[in-house]
Amino acid sequence: MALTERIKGIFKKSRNQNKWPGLIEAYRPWLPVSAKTPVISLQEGATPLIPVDSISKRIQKGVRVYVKYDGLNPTGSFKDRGMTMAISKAKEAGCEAIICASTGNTSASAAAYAKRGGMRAFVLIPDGYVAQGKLAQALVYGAEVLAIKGNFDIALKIVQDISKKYPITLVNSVNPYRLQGQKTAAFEIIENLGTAPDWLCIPMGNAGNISAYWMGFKEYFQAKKSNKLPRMMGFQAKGSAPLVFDKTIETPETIATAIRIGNPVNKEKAKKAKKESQGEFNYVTDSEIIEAYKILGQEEGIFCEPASAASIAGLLKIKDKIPENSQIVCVLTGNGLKDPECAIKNNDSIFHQNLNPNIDSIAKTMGF
Ligand code: AN7
Repeated sequence: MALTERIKGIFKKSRNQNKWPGLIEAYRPWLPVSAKTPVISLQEGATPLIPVDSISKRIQKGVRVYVKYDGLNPTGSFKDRGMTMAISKAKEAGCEAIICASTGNTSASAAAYAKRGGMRAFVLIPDGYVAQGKLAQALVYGAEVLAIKGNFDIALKIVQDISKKYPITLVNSVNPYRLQGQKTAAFEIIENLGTAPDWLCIPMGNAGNISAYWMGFKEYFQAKKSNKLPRMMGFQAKGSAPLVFDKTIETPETIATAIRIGNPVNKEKAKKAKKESQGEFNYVTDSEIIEAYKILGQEEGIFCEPASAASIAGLLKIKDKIPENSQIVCVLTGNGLKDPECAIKNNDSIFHQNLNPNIDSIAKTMGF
């Protein structure tokens, strides 16, 4: 069924006409929910798939590149897809509090959905390494924020141990409902393109999202909603590339703090996705990430966070390997507004300051 037809159907079913009902309602038959599951939703999902000609032009060969702009989800990242599922299932199980470790986006999303579901939200973050926007969100949503003197990998170990010992639900991507929700992004891409892309380029941190996408692509392929499967192309920042180098990185470093992760908990799943899809893992440097981040901003009007730009940076890095006439989707996992500090430090704009507030001075500065 064409996307428009299907969405019209969903709109009709939705109580509120003309409103996307959120991904649990939209994809109910594909998700482990029942009539008893209380759906905690902020109408996440249905994010746009946008052609990015400035990237296609840099590749040529008839290649068409799109971005899946998942930074347009309710809390500004793809995490909302997983969190609507994880929090709804936690609520169904009678849980009253949730916990996660986070480089930022998970904490923002977990806090929003937990609060909407009437639960307490505890979030462990690496002190000083969470972008301002994400921290602001967790605080405004009323999370109980625990900043540790240690990195994400250490925080994750702690929350895993705590959730085993105490009555609190872990909502990191080891929670299987997270990946179930996140797989719906692959469904949306197939509905948009009419089939799967040839390549899916995606940043990897804890490697949950690449695993979720692969699950989604396989499910729609098996249901004959797509006539092909994409190659899964995963990218990491050079200083935080445990999957590329196939070893744990004790002190991961990168400007893309979202993916500053040295020991991905979903590494086996991600390796399987790579193998089954004949995909590849590659690294990109921080300067390549910033270059891609600026191209998207300046030439496309698309503002993503640095971790997300890794998918574009990676694609450009391996452009010689792209077969002619391919369709490629790069996942933009998070919104640029999440990390204003990075934006202010890394742009090519002309920013005149301290100007005298009169026409002559402004016009002169403008070059008239
Ligand atoms: C923008 O928020 O791990 O490979 O704690 O925020 O599924 O981990 C974030 C990860 C990519 C990597 N892009 O996804 C967290 C966290 C953005 C992200 C990733 C993250 P995974």
